[in-house]
Amino acid sequence: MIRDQETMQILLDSIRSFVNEALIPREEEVAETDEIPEDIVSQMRDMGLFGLTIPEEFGGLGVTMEEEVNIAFELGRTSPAFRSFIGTNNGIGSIGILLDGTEEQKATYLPKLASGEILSSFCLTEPDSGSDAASLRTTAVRDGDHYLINGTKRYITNAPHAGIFTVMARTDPEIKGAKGISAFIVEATTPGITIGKCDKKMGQKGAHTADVIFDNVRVPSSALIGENEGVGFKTAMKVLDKGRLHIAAIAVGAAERVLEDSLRYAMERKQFGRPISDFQLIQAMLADSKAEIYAARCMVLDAARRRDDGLSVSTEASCAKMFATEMCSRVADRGVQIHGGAGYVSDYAVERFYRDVRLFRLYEGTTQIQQVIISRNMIREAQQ
Ligand code: COS
Repeated sequence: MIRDQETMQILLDSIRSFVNEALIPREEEVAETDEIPEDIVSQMRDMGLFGLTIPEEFGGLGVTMEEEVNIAFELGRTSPAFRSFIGTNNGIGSIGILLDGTEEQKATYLPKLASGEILSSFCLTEPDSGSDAASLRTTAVRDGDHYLINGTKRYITNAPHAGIFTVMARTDPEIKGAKGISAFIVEATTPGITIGKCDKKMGQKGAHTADVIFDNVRVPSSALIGENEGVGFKTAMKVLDKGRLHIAAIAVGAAERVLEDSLRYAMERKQFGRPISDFQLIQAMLADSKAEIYAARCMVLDAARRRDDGLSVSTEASCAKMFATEMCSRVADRGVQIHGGAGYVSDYAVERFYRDVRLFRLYEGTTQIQQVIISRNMIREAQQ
């Protein structure tokens, strides 16, 4: 639901200008230095981009899901590393606190996340627990009015920059599956936390992931999200339902950017005495990409509106994530094809996007996990 179309349009216009004028010209620099420049981070803070989704009472903009995906369509048009830097505060790093945290936890952490004073990271994945998230082994053992956390989390986005981690850990080792898991807010300065070396990724330079190792990390019982044991897995799943819609929207934006670049190239590049956009085989690739982007955009908007209406969107978020991210890879592949040899060298952004967007089909649940969720929900509904 868009609350005020006019205000929203002003925000979208300012984000579009920021992307076009401040971010796109710095993409190469980010790819080369593997860092988001500090002046860009500070502009993002000034624009309120760290707190887009955090309610106004905690200092954020409190955007609805429909507003959020519209913003993500714009932010998706540049290197995903920029979005990644603000992404955890707006998504997987804050939503657990927002949805299931106590009033005190919200009041303590959300204002700092909204302002960008601190970053947050979501610690679910482990070396031996990826798609099978409920098999995680990190433990949080009660010790008086504290918990002792031990375990290793893997591929944690923004870990080297995080001020807090939301950590899924097993509080009841007797229960092997989801019900033994609880969620905690762990401050990064707590003794016993080590951040591993940054992962050397295929793409998305400037977005940092690393291991987070917890060695007898002692946190007060007030760090337990919602002060409620055994519901941490459900918190994580709810967080991902929302996160997946956001990633789907980012994938739409990235595909639009690749198509814009490909169309421009096709109209400029001449072969056989004519721009290659005159050739029907090139036109077919442009048209297929256009139609698929349009379909994904419609799916994302529909799922976002349903969520704003208070409906469960587990199925729709997975459908949108699966379709939009697979679509984005196809569009990027066609983009390289349209650019020909030029698409394989780094003079053109399409080469970088081709690698960057590959991650969309993996994180926040692989395409195959989305298929599992969609089909399971279908079977469950049919059985009822
Ligand atoms: N919202 C709320 N609750 C949910 C939920 C959702 N979207 N999905 C599952 N749950 C609940 C279930 O209802 C169940 O609770 P009850 O036993 O009380 O009914 C509990 O959580 C366990 O669910 P389920 O039995 O479906 O768990 P599984 O172990 O079978 O795993 C999948 C489910 C595969 C969907 C899950 O492990 C998953 O999403 N894996 C991918 C993880 C991922 O995306 N990782 C990316 C890294 S994070 S960036």
